[in-house]
Amino acid sequence: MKRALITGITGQDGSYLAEFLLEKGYEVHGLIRRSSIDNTERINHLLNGPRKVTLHYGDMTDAGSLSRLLYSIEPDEVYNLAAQSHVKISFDMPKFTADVNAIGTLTLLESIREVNPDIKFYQASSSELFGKVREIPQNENTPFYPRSPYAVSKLYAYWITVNYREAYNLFACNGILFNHESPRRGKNFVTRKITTGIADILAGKTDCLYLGNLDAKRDWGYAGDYVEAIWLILQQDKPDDYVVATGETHTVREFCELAFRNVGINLAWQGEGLNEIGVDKDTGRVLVRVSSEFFRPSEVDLLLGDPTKAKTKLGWQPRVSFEKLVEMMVRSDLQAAGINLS
Ligand code: NDP
Ligand code: GDR
Repeated sequence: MKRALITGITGQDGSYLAEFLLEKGYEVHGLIRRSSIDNTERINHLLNGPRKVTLHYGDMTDAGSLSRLLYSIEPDEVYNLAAQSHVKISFDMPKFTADVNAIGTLTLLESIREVNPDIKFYQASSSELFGKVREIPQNENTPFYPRSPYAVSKLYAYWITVNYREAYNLFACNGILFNHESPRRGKNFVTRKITTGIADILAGKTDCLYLGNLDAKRDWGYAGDYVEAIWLILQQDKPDDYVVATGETHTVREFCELAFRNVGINLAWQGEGLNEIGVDKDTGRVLVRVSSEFFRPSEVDLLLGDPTKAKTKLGWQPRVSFEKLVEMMVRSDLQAAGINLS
């Protein structure tokens, strides 16, 4: 039985990856931070029963906790998903973001090198590395141009992973994943903010949704599909780096329109810039407003991935379409709010 250690197991991807690895017959261990409130909501269903994950306290900023876990668990594979993963918040907490995402990754790689250099290592790299568009679509050879403290921290993590592969012959790989979403997405990322916002509007808890840049374009896939690519990356004969994406891009505005259409509302856009509003075509009710609060000091305008290498070398491909993803997220949030549309 293979043993895996997942950092960031309480996050969106960690929860899907833990499920996936348990299905594959792995013994799954996860690093969890101490928190004053319950932080296991996404993995509670994996904590009991015959196939369960084992949790261990630690932190990416606590070197001793990382090496102790490697000694005691003796994992075959380490998936480093832990991060301060919110781009906008990274402008408010740049040093913490770097401590966790950049130095945390270095610390973990150093521990692997010391404890057992045969451990396979996956680094959760990001399409945010591409930042300011140099090339469309973006592939493994597209130059990086990070546009936030988050992206810069992930740039360090990307290169230190490559460096430890080249310098110490570690089986260390980067998955450069484009945005991927799900009903388990954090509620302050734009897709889930929209789908929970719609549920709140329909439940009468709020009048309208406040958003930032509606014109940003993202290549959005389904997190459940992407964890398969993460696993496949560590099952290859040689360590390498892969772009994981759908090859399709949409604006935030399009995501919003489609999400409202799923609850029978057709949006019409009026006005410009900060005065733009999204109104219900039938009733004229204002459902979306733009707020300067949600803009970033520097933005990533357009992401579109080219997943050819992942498709040909890993044999991976996304299964859930953009339309299905939006529908799945809207439906899940309506259900959680007890709203039945039919
Ligand atoms: P989430 O924000 O949902 O999860 C992040 C995880 O990291 C949580 O488990 C969190 O713990 C943990 N974490 C944060 N700080 C620390 C720390 N100091 N020590 C230990 N654990 C910590 O992110 P996702 O699941 O969406 O993403 C997973 C990884 O993939 C991240 O590294 C992200 O940057 C990267 N990525 C994500 C993409 C996406 O579209 N989702 C795309 C490309 C890359 P807690 O629950 O306690 O907060
Ligand atoms: P992103 O995701 O920054 O791409 O990072 P997010 O959903 O936060 O933003 C996507 C785009 O939507 C615009 N936007 C808003 N964003 C948020 N959060 N809230 C809003 O109200 C809003 N209005 C418009 C943003 O400006 C942006 O252009 C995610 C994270 O998961 C990272 O960890 C990961 O590395 C990348 O995806 C790939």
